Formats: sequence, structure tokens, C-alpha cells
Amino acid sequence: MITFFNPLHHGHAPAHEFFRGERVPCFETPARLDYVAAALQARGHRLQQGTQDSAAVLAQVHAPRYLEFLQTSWAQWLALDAANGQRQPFPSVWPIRTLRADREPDNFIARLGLYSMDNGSPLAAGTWAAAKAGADAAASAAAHVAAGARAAFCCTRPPGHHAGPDFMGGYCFLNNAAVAAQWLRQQGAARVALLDVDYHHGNGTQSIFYQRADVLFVSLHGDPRTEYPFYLGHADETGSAAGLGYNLNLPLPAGSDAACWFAALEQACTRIAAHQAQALVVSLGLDTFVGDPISRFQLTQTDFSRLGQRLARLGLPVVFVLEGGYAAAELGSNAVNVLEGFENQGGRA
Ligand code: OKP
Ligand code: ZN
Repeated sequence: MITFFNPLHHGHAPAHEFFRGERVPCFETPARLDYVAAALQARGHRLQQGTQDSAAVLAQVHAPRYLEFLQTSWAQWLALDAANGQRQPFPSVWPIRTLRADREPDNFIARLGLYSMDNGSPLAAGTWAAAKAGADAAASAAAHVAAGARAAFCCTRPPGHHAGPDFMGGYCFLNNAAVAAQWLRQQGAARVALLDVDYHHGNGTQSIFYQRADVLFVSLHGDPRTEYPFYLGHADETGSAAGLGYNLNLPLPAGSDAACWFAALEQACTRIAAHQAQALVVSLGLDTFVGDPISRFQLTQTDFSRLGQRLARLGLPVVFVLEGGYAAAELGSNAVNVLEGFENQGGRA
């Protein structure tokens, strides 16, 4: 499989996140990508750096003032105190209901809250470069698929599907899957389908396309009544305005097994087939794995091969974008199982 990878991803290496009121080592680590890259190379897949610049499409899926903030955020943090290089900024205040989000405060931490949905998306010196490299990979993968490739894979981090039009969240900063979908639209695909199989609902992606009929969003995920991101991902969210009917959420109870999950995948595939898309983007989270430390579904290694096979039978060209998956040592084989399941199934001429 054509795979995009960039060493800049390793520059996003924050030390800590919050968990149960304590600071703990980050779950979303550079090592995750080492495992995926190693598994791909061991199976003979070549990694390459993309050549596309996602800047113009990024400005269509994210607000300009958010992009400006993210790109300069580490420099802003250092400007407060040179010793901040050894510290991580976290937001502590957010403009929720009744408070104003239209004015950018002069205070850096207040701006960080304005552009964050949680305190779970730590910034590091290399965050912008790593995230931008991911968006560029999404653009490069979409360009390959638009030029006739059957599939391409973005071996990228940090993930992107929680990042909304103007906020970061859930380890995500730039919405790579949204960049891929928007790029495919601009390259002439009249209709694109976006399937999110990460354990967590892709709230950012849903919001970016919620009012649009040209990009169908379908997601299988842990029920937000008990699972992150809690405030979006319910079954009654079906789209609005022109996008009404073009958003399908399939929340499943925490603890769901493979039989339950694949039954929902059939519903997802039926809806995607009805959309008559020219291309598919897959937000490929592998935190549905039974061994995942922060998630609660029960897919096994062979279930990931089965997922790839089922996606191949849709007969669509696919951009796969890596999202979550925190059982790092198993992440490589789980990812490769999806990609090789897809490739070995045949499907499209
Ligand atoms: C990102 B992706 C655990 C807190 C959990 C949110 C989970 C983000 C998952 N310390 N924070 O969808 O895999
Ligand atoms: Zn996830």
C-alpha cells in the first residue's frame, strides 16, 4: 500500500496528560508510529514523504484564526517565560454557554481554552509541524487516489478526528480525514463518504461536514453516554440544512464484541453504498482492539483483517488515515491487518 510517513511526527512528544485527576504519561506517543512503520516495512510496504501542501484545503476545513493560533502557539507560550520550554501549557477556562468566543483574549491560557474542547490535548514544541505533516500526508494520499490509486495510507500522528472547525481536542489538532475528503472533492469527486471506525466518535469531522450533502459521515463508536467525547455522537444526529440525512452515527455500548461491531459495520456499508460516492476516506482508529488501555470494545487481530476485507468489497478507492489505537505494541500488526485485508480482497478493478 502507498504509505505516507514523515519524521516530523515525532516532534509532537508532550510528556503528560491528565487522567483521574493525576498527571500521567501520554497515551498518544511517538512510539505508536514506530510500531506501525516497522510492521509496514517488515511486510514490504514502502514509506514515503508526501509532496502536497495542504494549506489551502486546511483553510477550508478550519477557521483562519484557529490555524494562526495553532501555528504560533508554542512561540506564544515561550514568549511568556523562556523556562516554559520545559513545561506544558494546559487550558483551565473555556468560553462555554453565555460566554463570548468571538473575542480573542490577550491572555495565552485563555486563548488556549477558546481553541480547545478539553484539557486532554497537550501541546509540544513540534506539535504544529507534526500536525501539518499529517494534513499534508492526507492531501498527498488523496491526490494519489484522485489520480487512480486504489488506496493510500496516512501513517500519521497526532490523530485528527476530534479537531473541529476552530478547536483542538482529544489529542487532535488538524482534521486529517477532513482534509482528505475535501481534497478529493476538489479533485472532482462529486460525492465522498467518510467512515470513522475509531472507538471514539469523530466529533470534529462530523461538525465540519454536518451541513453538507456532498460528504457523507458515518461513524461506529462507543456510546457517548459513557464514552469520550460525551457531548456528540448520538444516533439522533442526522445532519442539518442541506446535510440532513448525510450523517449516520452508530453508537454501541462499551464492552461490545465483534459480532455486535460487524453488524453495525454492515449498516454503515449499506448507507455508504447508497451514497454512490466516488471515493471513501476511513478514519482508521484501532482502539477498538480488545487490549486497548483506554477503550472498551473487543475486536481481535483477525477482526482487523476482516474489516479490511469488508471495506474492499465496497469497491471504492480509499484514503486510510490513522487515528487512535493505544495498545502500541499491537498497533502495527493491527493496522497492517486492515490494509492487507483490503489489498488481498481485490474488489475494485
Ligand atoms: C483520541 B482518539 C484518558 C483521557 C481520554 C480522550 C481520548 C481521546 C481519544 N486519559 N482522553 O479518538 O483515539
Ligand atoms: Zn479513539
